[in-house]
Amino acid sequence: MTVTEYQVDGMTCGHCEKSVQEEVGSIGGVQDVQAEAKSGRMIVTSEEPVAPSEVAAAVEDAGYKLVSAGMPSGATGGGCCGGSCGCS
Ligand SMILES: [Cu+2]
Repeated sequence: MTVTEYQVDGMTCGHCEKSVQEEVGSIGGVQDVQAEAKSGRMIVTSEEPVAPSEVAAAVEDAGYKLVSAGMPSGATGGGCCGGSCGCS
């Protein structure tokens, strides 16, 4: 199982989160998507690593923009919060 953290630009409310979660969640092999409008973070859980280009396309389909990709979240311990407080 792979957990990857992304940064998405343009989400402003719960509806945005839901749109992103639905689009990215429809990618084959993706098991769970957690999107947070406030921080712009998106956590994708999948069976196999998903190509960043596929994630970017899904985010764009939803009407938003993928800013950064491919940060493993918690895979090797990492920081306390996945980097959002600057710990990593
Ligand atoms: Cu919204």
